[in-house]
Amino acid sequence: MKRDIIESAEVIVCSPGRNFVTVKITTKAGYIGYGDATLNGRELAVAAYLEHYLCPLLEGRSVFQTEDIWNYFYKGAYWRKGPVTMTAIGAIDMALWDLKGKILETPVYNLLGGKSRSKMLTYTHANGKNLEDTLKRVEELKKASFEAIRVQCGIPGIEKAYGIGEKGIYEPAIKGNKPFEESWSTPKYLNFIPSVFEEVRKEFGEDLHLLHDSHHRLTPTEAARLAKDLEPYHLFWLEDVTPAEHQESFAQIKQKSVTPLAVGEVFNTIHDAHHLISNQSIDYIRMTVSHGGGITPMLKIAHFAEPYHIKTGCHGPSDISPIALAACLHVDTAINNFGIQEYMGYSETTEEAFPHEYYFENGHLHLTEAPGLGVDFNETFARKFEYEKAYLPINRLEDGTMFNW
Ligand code: CS2
Ligand code: MG
Repeated sequence: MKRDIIESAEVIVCSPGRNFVTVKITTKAGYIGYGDATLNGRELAVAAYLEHYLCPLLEGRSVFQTEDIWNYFYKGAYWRKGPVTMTAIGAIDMALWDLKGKILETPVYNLLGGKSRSKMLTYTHANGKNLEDTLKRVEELKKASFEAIRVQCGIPGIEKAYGIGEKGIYEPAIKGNKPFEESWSTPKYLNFIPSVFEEVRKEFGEDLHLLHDSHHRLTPTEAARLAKDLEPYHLFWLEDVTPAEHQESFAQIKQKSVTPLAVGEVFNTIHDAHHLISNQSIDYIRMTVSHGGGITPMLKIAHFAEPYHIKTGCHGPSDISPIALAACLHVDTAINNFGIQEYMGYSETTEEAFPHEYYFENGHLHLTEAPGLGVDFNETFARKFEYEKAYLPINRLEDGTMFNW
């Protein structure tokens, strides 16, 4: 029996710790590969795309044909791009690479160029309600060996600002039938944030890598002001300063400041980023394997960015499953222009649902020699937790105007 021929592809939607959509591909010889199809707050749209359109076309195909299968789904749909389509294609692509590794008895990174490094620099989040809280959290994370920390802080005068969670793990999607409403004031934010970084540097010195996420809220001019104001604190990067629909905006910001810029967590294809990359208007491309259409295109994007001095910084929130995080780590391991990997961590329930080989130690994520992606799926356990609808928040200005979240 040929080891690589697909027998079935299935979609599992459940909520072990939070909502996740998992693709399971089984070959006729009994090998099983997993992919992550989670798109936070829009999970069922991706599940339906997979169930109705992609999974039924896989039977009889060889798992080794990742390039042809990817193009069959991307070009073959006629309707290209978009987060739902690309997350669905990405999950299948991930599962196929997992299967290739398992059949060939080698970690996926060996099929992508081999080991370029032995460990990945990792950042996580310090989200304090106020300055004191933020400093405390940075201290804790430093003690937990993190060398790179994303610093967010509640803003005086803004009741519920972006990125501030209760006790460590920040979960943006909130269960219920209506999105939670946050509020925003750009002047209050711009006046306050530089003082946070001033305090963090005062307290912890120059050694820590510091990052910050503006979550798509500034105009290019406001972004340039923030980037300049933060220059004395030598950020590792300033993320998503302005909504990325206009790739040209980043060139304006870049001309005015030397604070490194990162963008891309909401991008789905190279077409979202090709000007940003070829014009060198960013420093880090933040696309992630699941929402960027899988390992196949992520590898091409990383290789395209390399000669332009642009490094990767894959999105790694708790709303992509450990399968997608592992897929990022395999790409991170193999490419030359790796920058940093985001890692928010997971709840105990999520950890139990997805037993994995990767591990965090001394500020870095590590992979082992395990074949495939090195993540299992404890399906019986995971299925005990039923999907519950959850929305990402929406955001309004203080006068009620709908704004970017
Ligand atoms: C964030 C995410 O990790 C990040 O940088 O921007 O928390 C993002 O808001 C969520 O992944 C949305 O689902
Ligand atoms: Mg972000």
